[in-house]
Amino acid sequence: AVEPRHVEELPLPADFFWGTATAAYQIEGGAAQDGKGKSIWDTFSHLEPSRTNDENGDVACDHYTRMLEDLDLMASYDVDVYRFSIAWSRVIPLGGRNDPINENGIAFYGRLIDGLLARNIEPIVTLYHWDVPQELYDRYGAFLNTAEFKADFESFARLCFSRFGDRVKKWCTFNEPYIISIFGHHSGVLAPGHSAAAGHDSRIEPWRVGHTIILSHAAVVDMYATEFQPSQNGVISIVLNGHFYEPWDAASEEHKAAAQRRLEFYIGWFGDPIFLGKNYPAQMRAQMGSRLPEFTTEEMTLLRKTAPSNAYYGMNHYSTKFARALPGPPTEDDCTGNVEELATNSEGKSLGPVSGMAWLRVAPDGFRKLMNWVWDRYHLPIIITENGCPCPGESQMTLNEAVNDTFRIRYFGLYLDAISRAIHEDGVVVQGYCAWSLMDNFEWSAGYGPRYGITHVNYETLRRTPKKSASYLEKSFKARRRGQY
Ligand code: GBH
Repeated sequence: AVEPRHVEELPLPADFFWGTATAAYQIEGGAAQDGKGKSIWDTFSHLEPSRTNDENGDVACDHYTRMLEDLDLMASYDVDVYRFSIAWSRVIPLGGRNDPINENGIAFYGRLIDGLLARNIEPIVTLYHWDVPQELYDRYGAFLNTAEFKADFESFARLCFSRFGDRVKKWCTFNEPYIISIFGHHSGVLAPGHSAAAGHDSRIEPWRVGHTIILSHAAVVDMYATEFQPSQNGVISIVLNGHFYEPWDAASEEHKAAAQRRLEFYIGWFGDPIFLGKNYPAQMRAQMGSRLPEFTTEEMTLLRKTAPSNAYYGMNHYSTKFARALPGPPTEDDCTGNVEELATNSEGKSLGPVSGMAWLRVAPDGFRKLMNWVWDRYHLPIIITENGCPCPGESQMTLNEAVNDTFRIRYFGLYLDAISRAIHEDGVVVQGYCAWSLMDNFEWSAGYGPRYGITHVNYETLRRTPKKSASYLEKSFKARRRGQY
């Protein structure tokens, strides 16, 4: 493997903010506490436990009862922001617009927000991080029914804005629509586990789900901009994830086009309608034909109207891959743009050292290129809403080994250098950074195996122990923000 290059500790702007990110189902536990309803992740992990490494989020990090301790932990890292998500089924257990509100759930998030503000930490709140109330799938197929879902999501969002919007000034509607659509409704490795093998129509479902997310997002942005923003003065947008793609053969026009097409199928799918108020990318429409839903005239009007109200681009980014054009026509349920993704190029060269996850390699140049790609296409200030990695072999380590996380420190260092270069050499606007994650947690289909935290969690005692990367980030941000470029 290639050794990561030397970390240069390049400067960042004095007002650049940093913090950590989490998601409700991954840390909270308290699965049935104080009136919480079931989400699709409760169902997914319990119905067929092998899909989540025979583990589930019933207890997770028990953040639901240890929230105060976690607030103090964050304060000890001197973070500026904390990105977390609200479990929809904790505040509206059945999820629907006519269903009862659970005041216990509202109170929990109220205490969390107050606790953050008391410690001078700004909340960044995600409304939806993959945990739709199970009831909404049972009633009408959730994301598969655009009109019903949109109406229920709007009422959930309105509840959150009216109860928390006096104190929350940064909102994200959905976390990673690509993952919800493709991993939830095509490969089925994430909840609700829909795939062709499980009897679902994976030619159609992911694109319907994506369509629903785009329109529900736009409706909620419109609501926030008209009903809440004037008095609450916050900002709202969405979080999109995506690898960067390098051509498998850099000398070939065909593979260069494949890398670009892969980015459009991953990011342009959501970014073009949401941030530009445009139809889906032309290459997508050409390849997908009638598999791709169409926006009505009113829907296009809504997208054009709300596009400028998205105040930032929320970027979750971890790694880069090679893209290789597939010979022959796309399969009838292709979702890649007819592209194969590889970890090595035509010369057998890898993108960088592999982390504790096979798909996640240290590739900071790809990160810099992705920030440039997004900036050139959407011209929005970027907030890095997630970035991080598990160390190689970390799942097998003792506590003493795990807290000495030099691999992660190097990864963070190189990725922060990439942000610095994107800002100072390329002119990209990047405003802040959230490390994934505050602490080790439930990594979805991989269960408690992979550890992404800057804090170690002992899943038997639930004891939290800071890793060296936590103090690295604290010191590094302080130094970088003092620096001259
Ligand atoms: C984020 O998703 C999530 O928001 C967060 O909840 C999660 O814990 C974190 O990342 C770490 O995984 O592309 O086929 O090689 C990232 C979603 C998961 C998408 C891994 C890509 C790799 C499989 N990514 N997946 S593949």
